[in-house]
Amino acid sequence: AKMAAVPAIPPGIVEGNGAAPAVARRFSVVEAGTGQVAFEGELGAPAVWPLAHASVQLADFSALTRPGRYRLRAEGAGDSAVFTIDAQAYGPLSAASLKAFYFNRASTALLPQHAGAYARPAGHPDTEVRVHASAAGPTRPEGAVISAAKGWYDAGDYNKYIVNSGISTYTLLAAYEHYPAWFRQQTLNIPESGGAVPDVLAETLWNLDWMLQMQDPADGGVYHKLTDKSFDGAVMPHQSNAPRYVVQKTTAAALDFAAVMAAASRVLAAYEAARPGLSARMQAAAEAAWQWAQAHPNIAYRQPADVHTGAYDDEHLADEFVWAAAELYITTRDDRYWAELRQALQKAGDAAPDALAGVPSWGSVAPLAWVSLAHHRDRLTPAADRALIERRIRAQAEALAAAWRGSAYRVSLQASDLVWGSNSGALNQALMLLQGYRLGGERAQLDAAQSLLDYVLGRNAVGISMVTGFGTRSTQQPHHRPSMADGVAAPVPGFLAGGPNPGLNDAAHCPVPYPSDIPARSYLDHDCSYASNEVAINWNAPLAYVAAALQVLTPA
Ligand code: 9MR
Repeated sequence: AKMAAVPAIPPGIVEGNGAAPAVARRFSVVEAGTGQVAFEGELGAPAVWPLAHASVQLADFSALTRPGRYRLRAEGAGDSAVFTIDAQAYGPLSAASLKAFYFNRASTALLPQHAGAYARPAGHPDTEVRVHASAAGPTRPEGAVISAAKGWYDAGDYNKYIVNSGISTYTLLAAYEHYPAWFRQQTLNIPESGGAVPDVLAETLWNLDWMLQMQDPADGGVYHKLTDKSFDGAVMPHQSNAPRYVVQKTTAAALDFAAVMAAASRVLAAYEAARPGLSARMQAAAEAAWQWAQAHPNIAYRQPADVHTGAYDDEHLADEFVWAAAELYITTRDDRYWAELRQALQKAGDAAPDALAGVPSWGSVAPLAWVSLAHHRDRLTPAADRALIERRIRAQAEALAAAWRGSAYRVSLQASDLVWGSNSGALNQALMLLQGYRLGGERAQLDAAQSLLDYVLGRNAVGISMVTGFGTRSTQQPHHRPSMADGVAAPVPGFLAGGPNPGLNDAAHCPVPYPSDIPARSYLDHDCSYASNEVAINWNAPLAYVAAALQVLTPA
């Protein structure tokens, strides 16, 4: 069944209500204004969607392509909320999902002409950051002061973490690499708009400029994070004045940094005039970080006793080697890095010929290597195994499309995917489906990707769009300090909430209970809920990728 011809928020699924529901047989789509029937169809047979413990029927109205505002009407289920069919439906979402990064900028005031009601004074200059004991070295002892301004706040908190910046920044760079024409015409109304660099890259540069300062020039090592010692309360950025620290150099930070700088170096080479020397500087930074990781291949993050903010700790580092080697290989065309990639795959236990590319997350970045290699497959040196690259991407996309097809709800998500940040898992699955579609043109893979975007936009078990500012019913109380403290009723727009998480990790901190512990319903729209309702840059980045990709790739 295809619901993909509808680039909107189609509540294309009608839920049954338990034990012995009267089976509805038909549905219609009616015009929102006039109530006139625009489309009629047969509902699919009821089937169980285990993630929601619910029986559902599919309503497929892919054949309805006439632009307009509609409701879906099904026997026994009443009318849905209004949704839109429009060939440009994802344009505003693409822009807002990127503007969210601007709203999360550190070290700058947001001016009314860019931020409207969300204007705010500058916070966290980060020009005087202390070296924490865990990061002390001969040239920068404990307490030494460095400057590491700019960057994006990670999430609802005000700290800046290299590991999570890695995947987030890369995902925006990849979006630009894959769909440059879309982004060249897009304007985000940020301070750099109208300049020489497309807005998506100008926004990404805000974080790249910070990341560059997180490298110790003395040895190429990269600090894991720049942070307060403890999380702030719900205050605005300028009210948060706790001392800031750079903490421990780690192998993951060095390799994620190397991967991002290698990718950024090749993307920004085309904008040499705007930032002379930057592309070369980024490549050198990437190579220095790679060298540091060669010399320190196994330094996992260990949270110091006096630091209590996010850890992004990960014991498995082979996937970070795979990713960094791949990006350095693509950018430098040096076959040595292809050999390093092969070696890292062996180490990761990921060298089987039929292995899948995987689905990326902050702690599992090898899939990003396949994304980049597949995109650049025509420009690699003869050393590369092009068949392997294509096979991995295709096999991953086929597996996800099969899960989509086999799901009563037409989403590829499995129970094991419903963890902290599950909405980002959904969109990273979509991102991998889209890589398959770009390689092989299989329509089912595009449809399955769109289904996942539909899912976060409201075709889900709680009937809420989990992107702030989008949808009839959307997330109102994200765990996001500016949204909590700015005195504006509506949350800052364009942010993706973490999503259902039956782990309920924050339940003890919340004054109200989760509405349900059924996996796909374990979502609490309250600002206490950092485990289901926080925002984060690594969750918005695949939203930005997928919204742009579907706008570009979905046939009108
Ligand atoms: O996204 C992270 C998730 O995968 C982890 O399970 C969780 C607990 O360690 O941390 C999440 O990351 C948070 C980070 O540590 C601090 N800033 C907010 C992030 C999103 O909740």
